[in-house]
Amino acid sequence: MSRIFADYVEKAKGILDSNWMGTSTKPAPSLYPHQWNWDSGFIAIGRSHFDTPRAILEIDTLFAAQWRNGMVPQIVFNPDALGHYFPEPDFWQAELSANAPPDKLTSGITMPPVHAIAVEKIYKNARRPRSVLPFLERIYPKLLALHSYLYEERDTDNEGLVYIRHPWESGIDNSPTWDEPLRRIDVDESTLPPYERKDLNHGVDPSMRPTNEDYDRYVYLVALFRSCGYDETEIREACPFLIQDPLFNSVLCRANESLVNIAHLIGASADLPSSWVKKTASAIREKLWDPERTIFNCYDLVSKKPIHVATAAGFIPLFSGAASREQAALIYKRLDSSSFCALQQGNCFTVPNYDTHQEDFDPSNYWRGPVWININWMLAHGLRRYGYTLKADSLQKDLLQLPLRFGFYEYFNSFNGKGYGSDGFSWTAALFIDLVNEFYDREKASRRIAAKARSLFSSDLILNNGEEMPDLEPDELGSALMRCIKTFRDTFYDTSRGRVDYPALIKSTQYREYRLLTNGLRKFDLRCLIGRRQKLAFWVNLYNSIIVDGIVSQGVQKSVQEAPEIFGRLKYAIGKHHFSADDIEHGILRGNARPWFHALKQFSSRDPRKAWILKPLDPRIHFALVCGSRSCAPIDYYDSDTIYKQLEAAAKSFVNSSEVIVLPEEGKILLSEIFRWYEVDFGGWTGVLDFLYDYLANERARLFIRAEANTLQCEYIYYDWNLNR
Ligand code: 2M8
Repeated sequence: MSRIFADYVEKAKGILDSNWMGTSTKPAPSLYPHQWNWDSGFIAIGRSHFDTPRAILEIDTLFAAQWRNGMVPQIVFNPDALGHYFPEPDFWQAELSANAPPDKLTSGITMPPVHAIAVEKIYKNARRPRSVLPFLERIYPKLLALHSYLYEERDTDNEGLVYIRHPWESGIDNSPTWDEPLRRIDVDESTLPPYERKDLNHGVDPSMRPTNEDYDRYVYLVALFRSCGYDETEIREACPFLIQDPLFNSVLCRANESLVNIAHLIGASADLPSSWVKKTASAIREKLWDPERTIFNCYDLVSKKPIHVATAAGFIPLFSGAASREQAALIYKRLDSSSFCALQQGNCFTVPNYDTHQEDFDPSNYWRGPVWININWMLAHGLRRYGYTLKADSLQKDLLQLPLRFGFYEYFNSFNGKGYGSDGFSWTAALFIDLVNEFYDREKASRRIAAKARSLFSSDLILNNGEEMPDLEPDELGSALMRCIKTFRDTFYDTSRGRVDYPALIKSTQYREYRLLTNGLRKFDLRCLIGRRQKLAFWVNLYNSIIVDGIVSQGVQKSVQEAPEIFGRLKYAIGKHHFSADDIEHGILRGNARPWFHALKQFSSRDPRKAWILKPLDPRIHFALVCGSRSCAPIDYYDSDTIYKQLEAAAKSFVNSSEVIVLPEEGKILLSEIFRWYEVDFGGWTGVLDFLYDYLANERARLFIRAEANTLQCEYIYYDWNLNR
């Protein structure tokens, strides 16, 4: 694990430990001082990577407060922390119900049932999974009782869809989806029990929290439940807020899958949870799908109508696998649009909780626009489940970057990433830990594949060894090859997004022509290249196209890391010598420097290829050489007449992209790893700062770099190795 991730994982663990209350974890240091239902599920997922006993205790503590009818309460109150939150036990009066546990203080509603998912993760991530089996045996009946409660009490028409009866049950409290049903509630202030909000006493900006009108309705509903003695039948008849929510039902459906797996692990029958999976998945697919708006809706059981409000909750059926392939494809289009921050949009973080094009979208108000880590964690898993790997990776990248750059906040501004709500927020920390671990697990797997691939190839692989030779004089070859690479750029490169259309390129006549011309390189005399500009353009273009050629010939699907031989072992024969991408980059263009991953210089002292070294080194080449990955600069064609101007533009655009982030208020800069790997090429650390100073467009950022050069902290941004396809 890289040092920066290791440090932040330690920080995240520290947050969980400081929010630990002895037998469970509070969501935030002061704003939420008790145990919350789904927060504990997410927290246990994070803890499962480093502290199995506490992860188990988290869940055990929550289920120790399970109601007799199976309901797991939204809040289990910490008797030692009362007085700072509203509503607390005195207001809920859960004791009015015979179902409430006599020895625990709880609220009288529930939340999305993520717990079975967490329990399965605890088992999977434990160092000795077998030692977790007794916990699985103990918790399984309780999980089953929770799901049975939901199906029996919240799905009386036996549709496979359960309803929520309070916005707090959704977990996305003031989502715009609830505006319409809540508006129906006519609050009579003279009969509403008196109450005092406490959530605004913790330094949180009131404009980022629910309104007083919202709170009146939240309180109205609690008072109603109280007056019904928490009897589900009575509530069902009187409650103006009964909603079948795709988020809640998808979490339930996904948790049923975990129940099936847990049942198998402990040798119990999985029939019941299996039947729930099928039933709920098909009900979501059929009843909640909106073919016109291509998103899943909530269904309002009181007005008997769907609610047409597009929030991220409408995408969560991807997480449970409830969406059909066709629905997933349509959802994907919607999700990856500017409404919800498209890939490469560059000015936003994925996925805001509400459609950014709506008039009442608010990037800083709680569940009405900001990015939430738990929602995106579910979406990233959902996208991966349906094969939308690129988008899933980009979500995960944002999810890692947000806490890293802005702190472990509760929610984040969807455009500038600023953190809001409570700092030191537990599920942000917990899911960060989970994401980092998943990321490294995937990387480990791909490294294993790479090592295997390496062992399969023990010597150079010459790419341009075809028999057919181009019908050209050797001195015409260079310019013909450059012209051909230019047609790649014009036809298959999207230079603004830095993307290559590999499938179209593979099938094209231009690619066949290119392969033919590269065969000609075997007879090419490098002395035909005249002057520095021509040499620079030749090598930069050749580097970029050998990578493209390598990606195509090795059938790389997702990342160049699948085929590390692309950089060192795949070569073009040019005249008498062989050149790999590494030879071009570190040998020729970097003046025979040491690659960042190697102890020795690229060319040994007697290597004849040293004759072609290009000096002096121009550090701007690092923004022109494209290693086939998303964190590289966008691919382009470099013309010998204009190459200096182009290198200037490439450096400027890279320094002003999301690969360089200057945060004067935090005394920090976040830089692409390129600046770490090639620091020496910029003239050391002060050279890097000078370089940034020269190219940054933002005046404040430049002044900060100049003024704080000696004290500013630098961190390096996670390098996205996903293919630039
Ligand atoms: C928020 O909800 C509570 C009520 O449950 C509140 O606003 O006081 C929501 O973000 C919810 O999803 C979360 O579980 C809870 C604690 O983090 O805070």
